[in-house]
Formats: sequence, C-alpha cells, structure tokens
Amino acid sequence: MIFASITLREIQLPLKEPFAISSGVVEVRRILLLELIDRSGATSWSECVAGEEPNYSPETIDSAWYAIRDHLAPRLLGREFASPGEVHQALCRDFRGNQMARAALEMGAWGLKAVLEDIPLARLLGGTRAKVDTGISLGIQPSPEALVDKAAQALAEGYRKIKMKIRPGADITYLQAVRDALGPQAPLMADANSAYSLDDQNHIAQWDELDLIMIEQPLGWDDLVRHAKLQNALKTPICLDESITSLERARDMVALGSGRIINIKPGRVGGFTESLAIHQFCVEQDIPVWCGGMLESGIGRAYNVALASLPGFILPGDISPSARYWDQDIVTPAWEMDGSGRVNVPLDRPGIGVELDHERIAALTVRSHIIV
Ligand code: OSB
Ligand code: MG
Repeated sequence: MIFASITLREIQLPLKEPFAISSGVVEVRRILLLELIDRSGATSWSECVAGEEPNYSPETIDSAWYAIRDHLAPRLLGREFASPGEVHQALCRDFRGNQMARAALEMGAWGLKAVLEDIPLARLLGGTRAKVDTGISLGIQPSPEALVDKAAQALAEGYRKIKMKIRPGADITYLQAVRDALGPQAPLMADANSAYSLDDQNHIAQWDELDLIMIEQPLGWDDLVRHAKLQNALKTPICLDESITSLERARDMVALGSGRIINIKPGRVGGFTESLAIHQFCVEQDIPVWCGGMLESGIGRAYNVALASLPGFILPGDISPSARYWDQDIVTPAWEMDGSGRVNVPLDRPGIGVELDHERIAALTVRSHIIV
C-alpha cells in the first residue's frame, strides 16, 4: 500500500442519552474519522477513539488531530508499506504515547489492506468466530432504581454481560439493588474508571459478596503496583482497562498480579498490531480477554467486531448495536444484535464490512483537513 492522501474529519454525533462515568459525562461524541486513500484509489475509513476531555486517558480528539496532522500522517504519505505491521513500526519509531492517534492510522491501514486483498477484516486479523458475544456498558444512573430498570431491560434484550459504571457514593447500594432484582445468575460487573484509591480497600472488599464477574480499573489510570495489592485482598478478579497501554504493561500485570482479566481496546494500545500481541500473550497465559468500547460510531465498531472474532476473546465485549447509542448511525447496515446477545461478524464482505452513509457524514462534519 502507498498512501496517496489522508483526510481528517471531525463529526459530532449526539448520543441518545448522556453517558456518565466516574470522571465525566458525554452527551455529544466528537469523533475524529480518517479516510486513507491508496495510490490505486482503494479507500479505507477508520475512527480515533479519543474523547473530548482527557478524563479517561491523556489523549483528546484535539491532541490526536494535532498528532496525526503534524507528526504521524506525514510519516506515511507517499511511502510504500508491505504490511500494517510496517505501518505500526513507522508510527512507533521515536514517538512516545499518543496511542489513540497512532491506532486510528494503523487500524485504517489494516482496513485498507483488507480492501486491497478483497477479504473481510476479521479474516485478515485471524478471527475465527462468525458471531461475537455482546455486553452492555451502563453509565452511572441517578438512583439504584433507575439502574435496576436499565439492567433488567438489557438482560431482557439478550445482553450477555451487564457492566455498570460506579463511583464513590454510587457503588455498593446500586450494585446490590441490581443483584437483588436480577438474581444470582445475572452476568454483572462494575467499572470504576480509576475513581478509588488503596484507602478504599476494605470498602471494595465488600463487593466480593456481589459475585461480580470482575471489577474494572478501580484504581489509578496508569497504576499496576496498587492494583496488585488490591487484587491480593479480593476474591473478585480485577480487569484492567486504562492501565494496559501496551504488551509490556500486560506482561507487567501478570508479573505483578495486578489483575486477572484484560479488556483490549485497540485504540488504547496503539492499534491492531499491539492488540494481536496482547491477545496472543493472554492466550498463552490463560488470561481471559474481551473487547472494550469507547462509544464508537459504526466505523470504529466494525474494527472492534473484527478483533473480537479472535479466539482469545472469550468474554462478551462492549460492542452494543448502533441503536444503543445513536438515533441513526453513519454506516449501513447499522450494527444489530440478535435476541441472544450476539452480533454477526460480516464475513461475506471485504474490508470493514459496512458501507458509509456519506451524506450523513457530510452533514455531521464540523471540520476537515486533507494531507497529500
Ligand atoms: O471505561 O470502558 C470504559 C466509554 C468511554 C470511556 C471509557 C469507557 C467507556 C465504556 C463504553 O464503557 C463502552 C461502549 O462503548 O459501549
Ligand atoms: Mg473501562
């Protein structure tokens, strides 16, 4: 592949309802889309998962826009790459951090490769599943009753895992209410997005009684040492999200005992090359893996669905259908989930497997920049 042009676009896509995590709320997703055009004319679109505020990781849509426009895209333009792995290397050389910015380009290169080879992206990655198990991520609700309603509805819709966002003051009473209402078999978990410290160890240890599948990222966003101490004192497995930014961090998690499960978000780790390496490592180490989400549009979702079709993704991913987030997605067909909580991997179509709604994308675009 030879990159002839790279276009950055920002779209603003309103969520159906605000999504609250411990560190902030989002109502309208500001999404950076990339369009990569090969010298042959073949085209691939990808999505940067960075949010508007640096409340999940240090990156934002604006830092990613700048990193891609001024530093990363110029490394790719006009050059020939034999594989997305070479693109990954070119983006990593003497370049610290900015995983989400790198991932948008690197994943776009995988999408382009799939188009050039005329095969589904999931096949190119080594996916083995035709359907992926799906979970829902519920934002923090105003009351335990409101959370119970949402969780009961999700279970009725077929979701295979129900993740509930928590924060100090909205944790055990909320989770207990859902456990009591949905029963001992309900597949429940909690995600704190780094809202606690080791001072809360005794409080968190009480959650063991809730029989959660896992507790996601209770402590610092880049911490491993304190998570190891906490995991040692807990029966419930800790799943790391924010702290796993590379294969090295995944190795450190295992070496230190900081957690027992990993949520892989390709955007958080710099793309698919790193995601595949982490997946391989986790399979070897018997670490269960699942695919996280970042409120992606239908474009980013396509990449997540493809990744989640790999064999090590044995837990349901945060890969809800389009209608959970948007009145209208920017792809056709929209992503759908069947009544038993599964999303089809589009194995009958080359590339990312969905068409773009170009008119809608144009209508939602607030800025664009083309680099040739
Ligand atoms: O921690 O997994 C997270 C959304 C924004 C920022 C962080 C997280 C999330 C989610 C959304 O949980 C999952 C989804 O896309 O459905
Ligand atoms: Mg998380």
